[in-house]
Amino acid sequence: MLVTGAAGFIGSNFVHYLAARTDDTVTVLDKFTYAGNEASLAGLPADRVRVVRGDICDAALVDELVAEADVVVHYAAESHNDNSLHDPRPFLDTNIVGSYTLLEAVRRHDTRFHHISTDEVYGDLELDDPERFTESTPYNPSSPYSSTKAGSDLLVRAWVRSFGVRATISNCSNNYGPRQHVEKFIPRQITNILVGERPKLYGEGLNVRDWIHADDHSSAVLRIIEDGRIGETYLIGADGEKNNREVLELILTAMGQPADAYDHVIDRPGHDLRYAIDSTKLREELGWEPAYRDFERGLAATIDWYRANEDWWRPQKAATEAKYREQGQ
Ligand code: NAD
Ligand code: TDX
Repeated sequence: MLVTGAAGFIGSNFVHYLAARTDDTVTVLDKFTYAGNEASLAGLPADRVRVVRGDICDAALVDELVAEADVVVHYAAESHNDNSLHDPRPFLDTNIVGSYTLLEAVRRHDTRFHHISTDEVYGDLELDDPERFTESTPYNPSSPYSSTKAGSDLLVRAWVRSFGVRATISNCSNNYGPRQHVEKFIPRQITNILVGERPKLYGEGLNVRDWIHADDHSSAVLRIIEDGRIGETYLIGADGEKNNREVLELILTAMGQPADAYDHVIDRPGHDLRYAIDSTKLREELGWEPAYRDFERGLAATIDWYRANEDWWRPQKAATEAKYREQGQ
């Protein structure tokens, strides 16, 4: 299996999940941008996991690695909305051109391809909308990040239809768990508390995200690779809707702080209001169920992980906060 972007948050959790449950041999292809971390791949079996440092836009390297693989799972991306609002160009390069480069290689070698995407391609929902996103919701992305992810999804669909590429797509909701970069909401607030900074909530914090543990994302991706129908899209979600203020108050309380010990900061421009996933298709067709059903327990385990792994996040923390400070966030 060739796994792109596996030095990042979700890809590294996927490779750890896979290594613990299968005999598969994995090649990781990762550029080790600011978001890639060698420490996230520590402890994997050296005889079954090889790490290649390289860019998914490098067509010669991608061709060589795809030629050796039975399956390609494509996680690599520029993934942070706030960064995309300040410097969109790397999002176009990696998310669009990088995905195109992989698609051309799997087309040449007739290799099974699974594309990892996000619920953000569907835009956002009103807080009181009874509907949730399904596989037939029209695309309506809001940010440079989500529009480049939407673009990459559409490339996959076109390569399936025009060239017969054997691909599936999954669009997952917000992940949490170990090894997530401190720029993202949950790790930013946990590590702020650990370093004695006050957590930062954008606007009023009424925006809703649909949280899923990274291991549940991994189990769903594995099911789709095993039995998903070629050309199909599957939405992945675990019925975990919560607004940002509720999540922040849970973090503060779990860490022994007053629930209101945070600052409101400038809101994100174009901030999506609510994401919510209907994962009926995945559950009924492939029999998938999430294992983490209690958000507070999963969150407590995630807090414990950041407490125990300061060496992992500490080197990124000061620079990340300096960047946020410049933006008034
Ligand atoms: P991340 O930013 O933690 O990791 C991205 C990884 O990709 C990093 O290791 C980085 O070095 C690598 N990378 C970036 N550009 C590259 C390039 N040009 N060539 C090779 N490697 C490159 O991201 P994440 O949160 O783990 O997200 C992984 C995937 O899951 C993305 O495709 C994202 O869109 C998708 N996704 C994320 C979430 C979420 O909640 N984080 C939810 C749904 C879908
Ligand atoms: O300090 C913060 N304060 C705050 O209130 C940060 C960093 C975020 N927020 C809010 C913004 C969002 O409403 O928290 C929510 C979550 O923010 P992020 O962690 O930046 O995630 P989001 O923008 O929802 O996107 C994430 O989920 C979908 C991932 O980063 C994407 O890669 C994925 O596609």
